[in-house]
Amino acid sequence: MEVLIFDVDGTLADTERNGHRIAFNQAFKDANLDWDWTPDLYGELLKVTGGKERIKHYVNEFNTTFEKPEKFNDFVVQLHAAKTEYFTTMLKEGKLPLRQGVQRLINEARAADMRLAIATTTTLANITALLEHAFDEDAQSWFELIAAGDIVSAKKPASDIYDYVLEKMKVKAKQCIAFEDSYNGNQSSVGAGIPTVITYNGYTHDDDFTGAALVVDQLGDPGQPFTVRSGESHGASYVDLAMLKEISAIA
Ligand code: XBP
Ligand code: MG
Repeated sequence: MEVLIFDVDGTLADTERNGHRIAFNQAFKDANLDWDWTPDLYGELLKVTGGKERIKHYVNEFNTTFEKPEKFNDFVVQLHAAKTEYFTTMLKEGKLPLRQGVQRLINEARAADMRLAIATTTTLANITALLEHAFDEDAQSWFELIAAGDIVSAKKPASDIYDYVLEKMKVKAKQCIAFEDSYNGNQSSVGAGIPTVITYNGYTHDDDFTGAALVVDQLGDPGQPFTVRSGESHGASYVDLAMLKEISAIA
């Protein structure tokens, strides 16, 4: 086991319901659109990854009477840029904390000289803001590679973003562990052949995680044990390097 690869949204922080969703709605309001992405509707829209792709999906499938402007793609890009401003501001204001156990596991991995990477669908500016404000000013330098957003043409559930990380870091899938939270993320990392640990959340607890090595509700911490949904936890009560090595050994 050489590399730990982290998804961002839903995995490092619970960003969707009270983060991205709110930022989308603020951007819609600014653009004088009467669109309201409720928590339930947003759960449906999450089936499509990528903010720009999600807006288009909404218009095409859920708001079919909306008259698209002539340059619809430019319109979506602008709307999404405004959304990114709102989202990064929320991060700067400390409104989206890291999930349980994330800081501890990353500290442990850094102390053990593990290689770290990020593989995500989200926009690079969002990750930069999350790392700086939820982790540490220097946190970007902890990650050897940050693979994000439009860097690959096919977003998750396609395996492209993980294939890209493997190629750039010159590692084999089985030398890595991926951390994901959703069906689309699991499809992507498992599709690339990477042993995957799922920490599900409010939107994803009923997702299909076929192929994942371990499915838990959180990474957990000492005194704050995880709940196992499926997979082998090797006698551990929270995810640490010793346990990940056991997972890696049988992958
Ligand atoms: C995350 C996404 C992203 C975020 C919004 O999926 O699909 O689109 O929801 O961020 P994953 P952007 O966690 O599987 O990578 O608006 O920047 O796309
Ligand atoms: Mg995710």
